[in-house]
Amino acid sequence: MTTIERAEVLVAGPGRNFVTLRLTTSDGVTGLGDATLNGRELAVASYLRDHVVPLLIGKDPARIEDMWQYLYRGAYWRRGPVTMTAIAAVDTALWDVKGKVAGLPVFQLLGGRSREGVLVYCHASGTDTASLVDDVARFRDLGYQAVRAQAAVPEVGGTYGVRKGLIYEPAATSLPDEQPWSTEAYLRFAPTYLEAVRDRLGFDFHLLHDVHHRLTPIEAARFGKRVEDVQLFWMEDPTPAENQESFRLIRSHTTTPIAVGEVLNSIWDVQHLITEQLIDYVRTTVVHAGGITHLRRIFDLAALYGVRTGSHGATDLSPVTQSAAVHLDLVVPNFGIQEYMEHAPETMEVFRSGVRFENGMLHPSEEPGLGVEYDDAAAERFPYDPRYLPVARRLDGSLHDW
Ligand code: GCO
Ligand code: MG
Repeated sequence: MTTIERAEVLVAGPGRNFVTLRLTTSDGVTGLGDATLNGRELAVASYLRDHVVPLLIGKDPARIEDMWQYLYRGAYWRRGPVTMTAIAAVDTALWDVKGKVAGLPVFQLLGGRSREGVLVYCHASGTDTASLVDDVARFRDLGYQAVRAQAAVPEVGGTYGVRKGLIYEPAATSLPDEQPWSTEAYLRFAPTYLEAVRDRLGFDFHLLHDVHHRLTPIEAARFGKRVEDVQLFWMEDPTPAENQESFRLIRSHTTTPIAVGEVLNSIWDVQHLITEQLIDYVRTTVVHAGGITHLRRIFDLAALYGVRTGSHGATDLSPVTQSAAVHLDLVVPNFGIQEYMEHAPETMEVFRSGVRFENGMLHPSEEPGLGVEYDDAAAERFPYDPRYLPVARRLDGSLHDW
């Protein structure tokens, strides 16, 4: 019987920090899984090295579902970002192996294409309304059919989602940067720049906006109602999702579509959001929600309730997650959209990926498995260096959700 012979936990910082699991079978086939949890990378690396790798050696790599159940049920302590990211890495690597053994790209194993390509949205931002509008126009010229728009709130300086330079890099400091926040200033300003984008550039593309957990439910309801004429594709994370009931309140006031889930890790975290039809798009990802196996289960539940997919795809998710996401997105009937940010050139030196962008869509490679290779020699040049996301403080000094 073929077995898992080797399991390596690879930690590197090519442009930003990534944790990667590489499995090698007794037949010499390798598979990659992303295990990156931004700002808590080493917790997952230890969970894998110390507690999961010893369980993998000698096991049958073909039994993906059984391995998932074993790592989930067998741990006793369930769910949570660290656990689910570690399970995701194993699951993704096993799908990669299965594809290579079968000689088929993973999307073929998942049921084959339902569409020709995967619609993506990119991140436009500006330090003010004028520079934001220019940035949205620039992305339209590059062929994007869907653009997320964020601008710095004048009274508080920068805010979530505003790029410095060409690549958006919020985890930039060795201790968390503290950024000021004013809900009042945001609520006054944000609707005006979204309106300016539509006034200047029209309605023939999808416009998205990420609130990034900053509002209370009733503030979010007011925001959603205020921007209805802008016809957002979605407003994302309008309020923190710990209390799933919050979304009922928002929904009872506005028809602006809601997207939630990038920080949620299991089907149980999104169960009420989906079955009560409190959201329109579920943003759970391969890497943070238990891998391809578990994400497929979430997406199938969502399909029953008219909820579409819109997976997280920022640059702190490695090209392995990006590829796995594209394979799954290509197949699921209730696909909505996929987030896409170009990784830094250093990242792409380490992860050689066959995913390509064309006319606002991503396409997987036709290579067997996921079509991503890890370059160890390149990774050596980029050691891990601790980096943290910022935190937000209100103008009175108290902590706010970032
Ligand atoms: C998004 C996200 C990211 C996160 C980041 C945190 O919608 O892309 O909100 O920008 O903040 O991935 O690690
Ligand atoms: Mg987001």
